[in-house]
Amino acid sequence: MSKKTFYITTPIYYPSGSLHIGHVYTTTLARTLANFKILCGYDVKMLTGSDEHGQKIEEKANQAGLNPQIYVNERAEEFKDLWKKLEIQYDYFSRTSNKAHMESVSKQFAELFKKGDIVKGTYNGLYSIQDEEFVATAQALKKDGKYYHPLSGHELESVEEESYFFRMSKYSEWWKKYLKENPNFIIPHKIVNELKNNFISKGLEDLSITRSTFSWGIPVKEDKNHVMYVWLDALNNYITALGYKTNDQSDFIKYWSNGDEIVHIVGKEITRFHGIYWPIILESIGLRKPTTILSHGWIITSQGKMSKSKGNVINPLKIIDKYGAEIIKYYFASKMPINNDNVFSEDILKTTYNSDLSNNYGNLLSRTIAMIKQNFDKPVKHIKPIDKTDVELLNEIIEHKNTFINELNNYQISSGLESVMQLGKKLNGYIDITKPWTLKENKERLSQILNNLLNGIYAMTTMLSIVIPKKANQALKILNQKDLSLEKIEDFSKFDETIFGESEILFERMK
Ligand code: ME8
Repeated sequence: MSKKTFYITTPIYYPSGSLHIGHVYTTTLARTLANFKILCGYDVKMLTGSDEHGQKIEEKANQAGLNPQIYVNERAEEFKDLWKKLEIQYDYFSRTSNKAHMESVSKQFAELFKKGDIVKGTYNGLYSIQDEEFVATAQALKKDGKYYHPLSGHELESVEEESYFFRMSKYSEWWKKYLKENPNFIIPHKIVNELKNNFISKGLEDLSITRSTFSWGIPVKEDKNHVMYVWLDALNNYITALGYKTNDQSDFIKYWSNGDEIVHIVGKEITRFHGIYWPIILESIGLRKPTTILSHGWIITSQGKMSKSKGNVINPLKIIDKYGAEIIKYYFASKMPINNDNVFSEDILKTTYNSDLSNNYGNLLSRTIAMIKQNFDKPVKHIKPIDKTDVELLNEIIEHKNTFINELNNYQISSGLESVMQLGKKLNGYIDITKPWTLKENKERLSQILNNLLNGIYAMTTMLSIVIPKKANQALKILNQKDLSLEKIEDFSKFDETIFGESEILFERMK
C-alpha cells in the first residue's frame, strides 16, 4: 500500500535583509512536524524559500548598487547557509524569481483575467512598503496626522494608482461556508474570529495584485505597465514549486491534488493572506485547498516584536555558534507554544537544556547504561511485570507515547514534548523508588528494572528524534538498536539480545 502524503511549507521569507530567530522558529516547527509525520510512516515533503519580488527588494538592491536578481541570488544563498547551519533539511527551496514559477503564475493570471475574477481598477489608499501590503484606512492607526500599519507599526504612504484586482468580494459567502464546513482549516481557532471581525464582517475587499510604479515583479502580459505585486506571486509558490502548470507536474499531482495532508505554517501577521485569500484563489482556479493553515505567535523581546526596523533582532548565527543547532531547535519547539507570543531568553534556553536534555534525559541514559555495564555481561531481558510499580511504569510509557502522538497530530508540539519530559520524570522517579543500587545481590530484579528503564529511554529517544535527530541518532547507537520507531515502543522485548558498548555523555551540563 502506498504511504499517505504530507506536504508542509514555511512562508517564503523576504530577502530584503538577513533572517532572524523569528524565521528560525517557524522553520524549526515545520521541520519538527515533518519529522513527526515521517515517524508516523508518511511520505513527507517540506518547502521553504524566498519571496523575491516587490518594491522593498528593488529598493534594497538599488541601495546596494546591485541588479535585483544578483541581490536576491546572494540572499537566497545566505538563507540556505542558515538552514544548513541549523541542520534543517527541506525538499524544495522555492524562489519566486525562478522562471518556471513566473511562467506558471502568468498562465494563472491570464486564466483568471479571462474568467473575470481579475479586473482593472484604481487603488486609492494606504500602502506599507515594509510589509508590502495595502491597508484599509479604517484599519490603519492614526497618529499626528500620519497613518501606521496596525500590526507592524510601519508608516503608511498614500497611493493612488491603477491596479488589477482579484475579486475577493465575490467569494465572501463561499469563504464563510467553507470555514463552517472545515472548522480546522485555520488553527488556532481564535484566529478565525479575528479574521471574521476584521475582514469579513465589514465586507471582504477586492485585493490589489499588480502595481505600476516599480518594475521588479512578474510582468503582466496583458498590460505592460504592470507587474504582479507580492501576494498573488508569493502564495502561488506553494504549488509552482511542486510543478503546477510547468513541464513536470508529477509532484503537484501527488502531494497537492491527490495528496492527503497539506499544512502551511505561518506567523500570525500573514494568516489573513493564507487563511482568506489563498483558499479563494484556489477555489477560483478550481484546485483543492490546503488541510490546515497553522498560525503561530511571535517571538518577542523585552522591547516587543523583533523587527529589523526596531533594531532588536537576534542573529541566529551567533546563538547557533554559542549553543549548537539542536539546543536552539529544542528550546523553540518545546518551550514556545504556538498559540502565544513567547519571549526569547538565553537564560530559559540554558535552563531548558540543563533540566530537560542534560538531567532528565541524558543522565538517565548514561546512568542506566553504566548500571548495566557494571552488573551484567549478558543482556538484561524483559520479564512480564507482576509488581504494581512495574506494570504502572510500562503503562506510563505507552500512555505518554499516545499523548505525544495525539498532541502532535493536533500540532501542539510543545505539549507533545512536555509529555516526553513527564515520562522522563516518571523514569527517574522509578529509579528513586526501586533503588537499583541496593540490588547488586538480586540480579533478577535488577535486570528487570534496568530493562524497563531501557524501554522508557527508547521511547523518549524516539519521540525526541523529531526535534533533535542528531543527538537521538547518537543515543540510538548507544542503545544499540537498529532504528527508532513508534511501533517498537510497545515491544518491550527489543533489548533482550542487546549488549552495550561504551556510553558517552550526550549533553554536558551547561554553566
Ligand atoms: O511575510 N516571531 O516574509 P517575512 C515569530 N514573504 N515568527 C516570525 C517573527 C517573529 N518575531 N518574525 C518573522 C513574508 N517570523 C512573506 C511571506 S508566504 C507566501 C510570503 C516568521 O520575511 C513568521 O513565520 O516577513 C512570519 O510569518 C514570517 O517569518 C515572515 O517572514
